[in-house]
Amino acid sequence: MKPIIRYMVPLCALTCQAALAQDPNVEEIVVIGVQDTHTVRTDDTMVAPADTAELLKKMPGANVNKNGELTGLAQYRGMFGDRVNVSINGTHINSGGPNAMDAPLHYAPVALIESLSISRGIVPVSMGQETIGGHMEAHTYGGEFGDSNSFGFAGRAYLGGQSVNSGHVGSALLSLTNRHHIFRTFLMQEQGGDSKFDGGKITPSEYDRDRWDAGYSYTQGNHEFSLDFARNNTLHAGTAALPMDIMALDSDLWRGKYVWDGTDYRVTAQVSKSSILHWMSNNTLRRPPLTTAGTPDGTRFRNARTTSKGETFVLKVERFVDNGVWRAGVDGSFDKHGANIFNPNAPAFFINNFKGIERNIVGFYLEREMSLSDRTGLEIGARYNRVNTDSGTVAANMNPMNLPSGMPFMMNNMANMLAMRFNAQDLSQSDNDVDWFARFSIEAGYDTTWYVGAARKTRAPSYQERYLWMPLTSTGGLADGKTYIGDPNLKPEVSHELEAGFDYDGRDFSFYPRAFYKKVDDFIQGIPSTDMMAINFAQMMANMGMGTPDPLQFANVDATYYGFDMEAHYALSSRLDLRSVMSIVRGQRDDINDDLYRISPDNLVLALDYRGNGWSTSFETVTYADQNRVSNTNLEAKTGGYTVVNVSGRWNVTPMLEIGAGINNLLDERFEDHLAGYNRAYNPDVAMGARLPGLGRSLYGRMMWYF
Ligand SMILES: [Cu+2]
Repeated sequence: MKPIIRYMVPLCALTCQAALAQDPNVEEIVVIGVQDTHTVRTDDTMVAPADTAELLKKMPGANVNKNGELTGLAQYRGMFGDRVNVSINGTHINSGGPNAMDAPLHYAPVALIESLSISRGIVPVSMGQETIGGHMEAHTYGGEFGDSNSFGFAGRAYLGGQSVNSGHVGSALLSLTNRHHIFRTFLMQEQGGDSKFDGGKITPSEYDRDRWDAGYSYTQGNHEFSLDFARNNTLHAGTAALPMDIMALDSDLWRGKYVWDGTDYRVTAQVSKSSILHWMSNNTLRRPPLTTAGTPDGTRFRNARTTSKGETFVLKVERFVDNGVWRAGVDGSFDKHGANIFNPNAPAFFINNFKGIERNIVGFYLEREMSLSDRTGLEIGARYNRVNTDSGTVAANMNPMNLPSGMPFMMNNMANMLAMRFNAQDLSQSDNDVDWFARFSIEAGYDTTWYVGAARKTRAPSYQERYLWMPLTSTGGLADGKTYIGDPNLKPEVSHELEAGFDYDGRDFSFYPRAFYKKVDDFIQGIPSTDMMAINFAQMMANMGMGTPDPLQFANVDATYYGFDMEAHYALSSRLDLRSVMSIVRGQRDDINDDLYRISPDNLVLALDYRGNGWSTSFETVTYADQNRVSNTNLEAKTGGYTVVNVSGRWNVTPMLEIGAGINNLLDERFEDHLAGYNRAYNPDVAMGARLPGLGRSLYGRMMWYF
């Protein structure tokens, strides 16, 4: 028998071994199973871009829908945005922008994270509340307890830079620790100019971000307690795929955690609180709207101020028994949102984009992980979530000059009619959602473990899908250029999924393939609106050069996803490894003949890694296929395939100092990134509405100094 510890992944073999050795429960959690996570550690992987979401491109089944250099929406097996549960140190982040300009990974900068992990395939119900599209977890550095009573000083300085946008990052993590205490702080500043590609620049794609963290941990006996604060201030960042750019994201994030780690029990309690203030604008980083005479058209200037507040709690009890673990928990997340659109040139103008929004979830679950025999393992669990959403009453004034007739007068009348109709509806909604999952593994021989899993997962509608009352593009980052209108009566999505695969761990060769099939009832998708009020309003806006006609209406339809992904490693010699990750996914509507929008093209990463003494080097090709399966409903454009070559090397100058350098897109290939959206900002190098290009050649370097 060869038990596989499911928390272990090859990329962190050494550190994980150390972590396991300290864990008193380690013997009791050895249940037969397959590798169900894929982890990238920033210590082991050269990362050039500022956005942690870019790391997903190298993970099986994962990718990123990129709306800006600091705006990466996680995609997993074709699902993205709110469908993918992204957690940072075990807490859910409530994005401040209604277009997810600050998608959750915005709050886990590359320079701060220790690792990013994705759950492969079916996610246990204990991992999060709504995991219909998967789960990923970013871990930030927290420092380590010392082994004596005297205090020691430790830390890491991280400096990085890249040529593609003349960007640089500087950060320092400092900790003062002993056997019982960790005091830690983290400081970071990063900025970049507009990103280049063969043929020009993406404007605007510049960014500037400050970050400051402080935290404390205490341990005594079986108890461990920690309290952390983070202030993430994004000063500005271009999002050319969206109608406005980030002018500010001021966020305060609080997190407290207590763990009691006994012999038979572990209790984890966690609370968090976030407060985000966000400003955006269509007239600051990008060229403002122009009149036909070519001068700035002040009537079409739009800014927005949005706020969000989030509170979460998690209480989890694990009981370790002879043949596995019981897990039970209760969790909650309580989110509030507001967003107001205004015109800096006309103070009376306003649109309550979202007002008094609440989205609250309380859930509980029971889960069991167990050995059925020496060769078989089973995990099963069920969860219930109660989701309540609500909106306040909305209003707008689109006739700031109080004109008695004409376009602003008519638009304002229609906006008021839309608002009155919305306000008259029953906006408060409750959903009762039940999830379950089961995963079964069987060891077929010394090298191979077979696996099959099934799950039902749910997702209640997002606040945008329910409460977007006027045809606008505030869609959680869909960035298809369409305007949308919500429906308070939307039902939750319900998916049923099957997954199968195996782990092969041979002497020189390992191979982890998975195939999946997911049927989603009541899938929420924009369909052509038949609502004359919304259609007329969108048409008038389009006539004024704002937005597009023919709005879409969020509706419950049916959809299916299926595909295959794998990772493989082959040791060619003791120093040379061949590494491969492949992802294939299809997403289709079942009610009509159409493909789903913004799904990753088939892709393959092939890499050769060479380990020298104190240095290593990597040669990598990343190949994307054509994407011809596009959504007609979302007017999605096809893209061609391409291959990009990346090289990198790292050198341990001393055990405490590492220098790395690399070139991404070595051949300066020009390509269209299918997941990068369409250009919405004036740019002499990229036409309005054209697919945004992938980044050009970038020479980058980083230095990490541990002390
Ligand atoms: Cu925004």
